[in-house]
Formats: sequence, C-alpha cells, structure tokens
Amino acid sequence: MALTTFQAELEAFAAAAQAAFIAAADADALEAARVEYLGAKSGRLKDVQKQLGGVPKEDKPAAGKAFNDAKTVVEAAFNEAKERLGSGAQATSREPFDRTLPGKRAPLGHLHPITQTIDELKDLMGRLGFTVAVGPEIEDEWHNFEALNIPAAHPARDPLENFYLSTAKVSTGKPGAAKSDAAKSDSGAPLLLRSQTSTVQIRVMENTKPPVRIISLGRVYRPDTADATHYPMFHQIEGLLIDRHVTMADLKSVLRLFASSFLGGDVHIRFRPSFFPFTEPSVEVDMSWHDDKGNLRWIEMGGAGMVDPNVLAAVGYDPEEVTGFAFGLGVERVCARRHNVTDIREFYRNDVRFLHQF
Ligand code: FA5
Repeated sequence: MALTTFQAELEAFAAAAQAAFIAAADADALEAARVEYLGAKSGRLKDVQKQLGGVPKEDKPAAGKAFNDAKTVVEAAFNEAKERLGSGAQATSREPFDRTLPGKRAPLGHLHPITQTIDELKDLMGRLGFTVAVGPEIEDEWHNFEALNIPAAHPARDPLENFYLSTAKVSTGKPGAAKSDAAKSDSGAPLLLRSQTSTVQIRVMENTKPPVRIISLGRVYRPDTADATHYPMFHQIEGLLIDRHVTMADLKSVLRLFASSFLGGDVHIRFRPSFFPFTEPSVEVDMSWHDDKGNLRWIEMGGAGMVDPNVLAAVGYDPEEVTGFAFGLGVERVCARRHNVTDIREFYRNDVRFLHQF
C-alpha cells in the first residue's frame, strides 16, 4: 500500500472517530463509539494499524509517525468528550438539596423473639433473687438421668426418645467442668444431647451448698415430631430453690408471679397432679388464656414439684435439713402465649416478615 493511500485511510479514520465522539450524547453512546474506534480487540484503529504492515519499507518511518499522531488526536477527542459528559452528569445531579427531609434509616436487625424472651425471663427471675446457672448441651447419663432418679430401665432413657451421640469421645461441660467430663466420656460412657435443663440442677447442687436459688435457660433436644406446640429443639427455663422450710406454696407463689409478670395480670395458673422421677409430689403447670371468642383456655407450660429426697441425697444434701422446689417450663410456649402466636414452628421458619414483628 502506497504511503499516500495509508495516510488517506488514516485521515478518514481520525475524522470519523472524532465526529463520533463529538456526537455522543451520553456515556453509553460514548462507550459504544470508543469500542468501535479504539477497542483493543476489534476497533477500527486496529484495522488501520494492520495496514501499516503493507506500506513499503522506506515509507514505514513516516507512516508510523502519521499513525501515532492520528492516534493521539483521536484519543484526545475521546478524553474531551468524556470530560464533557462527566461534568454534564455532575451538573444534573447537583439539584437543590432539601435538608428538612427526613433521613433514610439504615436497616437494623434485632434479637430473635426467643432470645428476647430469655433475656426478659432472666431479668424477671433476677428480681426474685434467682441467679443464672449454665450447663452443657452435650450431657452424660448421670446428669440427664441417674442423678435425677431416672434409673437405667426407665422408658425416658430409650434411645428412640433421646438424641444419643454415636461418639463417646466428646468433651462435655463448660470450661471449668471439662476435665472430669472428658475423662468420663473417654471411658466410654454414652453421651446425649440433653433432653431437659433439669441436668443443671444436679450440676449446681453438686458444687454448691444450700441455700440455692438459680434458674437455667437453654436449648434441649428430643426426637419429637414438630407440630404447633412441639419442636425437636426447644428451650426450657429451669428454676431451683433449696432452703429450709420450702413448700409447694412457695412454688406456686413464684410461678404465679412469673405468669402474671410475663403474660399479664389476668393470667391464672393451675397445678395438675403428675409424675417426675426427681420431684415428689409432682405437677404439670398450666397457664390460662382467652381465645378469640373470649373463652378461657389452658395450655401446659411445664412441670414442677418438690425436689425428691433421693435427688437431694444423691448430691450430698441432707433431706432432713433442707427441702426445695424445681420447675421446668417451655420457653417457646411461654413466648408464643405472650405474643398470641398459635404455632411455635413459626419461630424457626426464619421468615423475616414474621420475625420483624417482635
Ligand atoms: C420436663 O422436661 C421436666 N424436666 C420439667 C421439670 C423440671 C419437672 C423440674 C419437675 C421439676 P416436660 O417433659 O413436661 O418436663 O417438659 C416441660 C415443658 O417443656 C413442657 O411442658 C413444654 O412446655 C415444653 N416442651 C416439652 N417438649 C417440647 C417440645 N418438643 N417442643 C417445645 N416445647 C416442649
């Protein structure tokens, strides 16, 4: 290709490119023009550059210089257009700012309703003098059953009624208790996910002299089929009070206070005779509520009773000296009643439209 032909092609390219950049009305149009003329892969500048190879050898220096000059001019035209469109965009966004308009609130999460309930219950029971005790969710059979007067053949220990762990080599317990628990589990003792928070009663009494006044709140696990009032993982609040001359009347007073403070003044509680191996006498605790039609209804919230003398003796207390009561209530059920939720599965569907309401 003759040098003059190459120069003519170059000029035509530069003119077309400059015109396209000047005509671009917005950033998208400018970008399209840039790709067409200066695009690294298939832009028209590349085509012209290829033609440079066909220019006779002696004309190559002049052709190369002309190419570079044209390229500089075209790139400058592009940069100018870019600046023009950029400052134009800025100008349009600089609209009058109304500083009296309310600001946009950043979306904030909040605690899960069950966590809120747990916090409130700790607060409420704290005002009655109960301190919080914690225990491990992975338990041994001693704390979950034996010390609670539930012997080996008891149906509550059936593997189908519990989540036993397949490995026995798991450390249980809180940091302080880990050593002895791990030793026990290393020896092959079966471990399970605790099925009740009553385990914590034992752990506390093993390490504390009476009087005792504690609550414990946490997760427990049972292979129950999920329905409106059951879930395989749920929370319990356990209460334990051991002292001289403690009676069922004290138990009822505390639970009545609990119910009226958390659920409202017009809530009643009733005790139904029941059986728990670790309390004698034992009761089921029901709390009342009114349905949509104003009818009085009852729901079982938990179990309770006077701590069995066998349990007191198992932890080294003298049943002639001290007595005590214990109770264990379902946190999901208490929370559901408070907020008029009719199905506790809602708490674990993780639908933020539901959870936002609390
Ligand atoms: C117990 O777990 C006893 N440890 C309670 C107790 C403590 C008795 C201290 C005496 C002294 P029970 O299995 O009934 O008892 O469970 C207590 C409460 O937990 C129930 O009333 C119910 O409110 C709740 N609960 C039981 N199973 C489920 C479940 N699958 N889902 C949700 N809540 C449940």
